[in-house]
Amino acid sequence: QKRIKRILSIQSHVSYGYVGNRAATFPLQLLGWDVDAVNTVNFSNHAGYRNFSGTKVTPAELNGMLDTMEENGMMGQSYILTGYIPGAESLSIVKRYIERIKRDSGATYLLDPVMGDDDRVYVNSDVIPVYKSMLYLADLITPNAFEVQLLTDIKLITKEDVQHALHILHTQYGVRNVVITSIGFGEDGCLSTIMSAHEHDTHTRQLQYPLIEGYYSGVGDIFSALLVANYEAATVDMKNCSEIDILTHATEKTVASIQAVLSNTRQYAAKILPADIDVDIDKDTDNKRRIERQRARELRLIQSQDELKHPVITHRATPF
Ligand code: PXL
Repeated sequence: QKRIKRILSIQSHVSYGYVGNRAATFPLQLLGWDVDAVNTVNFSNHAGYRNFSGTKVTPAELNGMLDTMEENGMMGQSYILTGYIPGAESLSIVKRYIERIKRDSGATYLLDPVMGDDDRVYVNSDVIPVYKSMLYLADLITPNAFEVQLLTDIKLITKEDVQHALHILHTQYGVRNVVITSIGFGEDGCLSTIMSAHEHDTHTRQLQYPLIEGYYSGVGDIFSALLVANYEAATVDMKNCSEIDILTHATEKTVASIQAVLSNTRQYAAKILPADIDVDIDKDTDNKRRIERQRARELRLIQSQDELKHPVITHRATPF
């Protein structure tokens, strides 16, 4: 089996900092991937700063770029990754191309339904039904707990709620693999990632790890990028294993890298703004200081290359 590590990544671009394609491209390239990056927006910085400039790519421009790539034979990627696509019309265009690419080349598609976090939606809410309508195309999805709620209309309070939501995603929407990237389950001071694979039955596991305090933008975007790379490697290295074992191993490596990037970022932020490390940025009223804090919390991706390439797994998954 020949490995083709080439991915079409449809996400945002920012000039300063690391979210969207700016968070996904570097880790993937570092792991040996060709990344064909289609940008959905062209902004100065991420929206968490509150003030940002630039433009969204219009649906017509997006359609034009994808159309030309198709015409030029540039759609032969083995994997597709989609993230921040803030409008329904653009998302519908992306959906149409992914339907065609999957039909023509059988690419594996990781859909990250980037819609919001912590009970706040940061895209136009008209994308929600479009995401629901394209879940059937996805081989793997990486929602956070809030995004699971937006997709299934189930609030995730108990373990049974999570099982119910996973059941809907697997059976009603036909998604084979689901990774809930972060949910406040487990012991005090811990977060969990939930992996769930549906073949004949559903197999679900939980990976628990200590919470690193503070809000950092772009974490979900490196998560989905690393998960693609680790998942592809695991499908090659673990040929005789079950899907849940493959997904679990890929997720354990991904979480290990993310924990290291966050730890490096937090240490850096603590060094340059020592008094501010545990301040809730959203409650900050002084705009200049707020922006300083946001800058200090940009992910230390370039400084974390070893941890991206060679994650040391310290937390193992258990049955859910
Ligand atoms: O990480 C999600 C994301 C992606 N792209 C842009 C964003 C955000 C979150 O704030 O602003 C432009």
